[in-house]
Amino acid sequence: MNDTTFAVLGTGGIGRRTLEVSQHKDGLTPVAACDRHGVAMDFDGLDVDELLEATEGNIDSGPGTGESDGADASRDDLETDGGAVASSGVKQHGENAGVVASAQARPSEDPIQEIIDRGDAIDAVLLALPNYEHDFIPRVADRFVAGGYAGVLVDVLKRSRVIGMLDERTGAFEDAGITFVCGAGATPGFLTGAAALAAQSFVEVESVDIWWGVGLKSGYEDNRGTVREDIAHLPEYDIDTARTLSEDEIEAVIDEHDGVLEFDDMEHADDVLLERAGICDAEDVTVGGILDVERDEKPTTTTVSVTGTTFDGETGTNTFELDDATSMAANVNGPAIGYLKTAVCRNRAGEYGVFGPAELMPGF
Ligand code: IKT
Repeated sequence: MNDTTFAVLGTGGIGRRTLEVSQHKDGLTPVAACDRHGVAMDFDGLDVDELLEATEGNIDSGPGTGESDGADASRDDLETDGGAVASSGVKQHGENAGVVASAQARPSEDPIQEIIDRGDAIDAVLLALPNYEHDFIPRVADRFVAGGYAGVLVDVLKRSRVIGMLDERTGAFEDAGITFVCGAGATPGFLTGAAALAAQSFVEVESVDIWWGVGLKSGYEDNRGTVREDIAHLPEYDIDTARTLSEDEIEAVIDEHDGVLEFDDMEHADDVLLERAGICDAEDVTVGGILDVERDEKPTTTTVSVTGTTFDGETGTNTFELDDATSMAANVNGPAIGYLKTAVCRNRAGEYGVFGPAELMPGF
């Protein structure tokens, strides 16, 4: 594959780790990164080491409503995955400079638009944004369509209900020349793809069970946004209540659970993405897991179990396990980049529209 230029929207944990992992891959040139404070852009390639050093420990961690006051996904909506963002533009407790701490970045009133405006020189854009509002990623995609972008968009969204909103935009993406890969992190993403492979032994799939384990002691600061998103899956919370929790309240929730949060039957898009790929019904897919913020070791082994019936009448369960030594950062960002690479090939071949992780084999 020829050299691929890419941008990341969001410089929280996922955005920064994507930049870092991309340094270990061939043919990828990061040319832009933004958060709600500003944008770093260099078409000769960003100095990733400088950007990471400047922004490490300098992510948005301030609480906020994350609510948009406008119809468009704009600067005020642009969240890092380090925390939710207030719509007022007024600085919140714990707020800091974000990407503009980097010497390569400058403040911007509309960082997303700046990236869209240079979209002709950007092959792919990774949307490393938490999706506190369900239509946030779709609205960001709308802005790329409206701005005439013709390239790859990849997101790492989680919730099932968002996939339909993206599917509704298939025609617009096709007309624009956009190849959109949705749910391209670990789950949905990597593990959805693994389930699709494990299902190949069967003519009928009875169930797909995804069970993940994440140890996040040293990675906690970097992944505050992910933890907040996870808390929204606890029975006593939802997206709206989790979004408004202050950092102290989040810590209190974690303390109440002695640092170990268990999630059952999460609304994760693996279900609709597997149904969309023809593997099984969405209702036959379960996703759950354990998050331990007191330790770096995984509290449980991440496993995908696919149970089904073979053509010759046997019932069996194929399992796929991740090694306990591989981190969430490796298992989210490696696949996200892998799907991005594959999507660029598809886009160059003229294949546009919406693709799920069970429909593509990620590149390496
Ligand atoms: C995600 O970011 O894809 C979802 C998170 C779980 C990641 C699982 C990684 C498993 C592993 O590394 O073994 C979580 C639901 N936020």
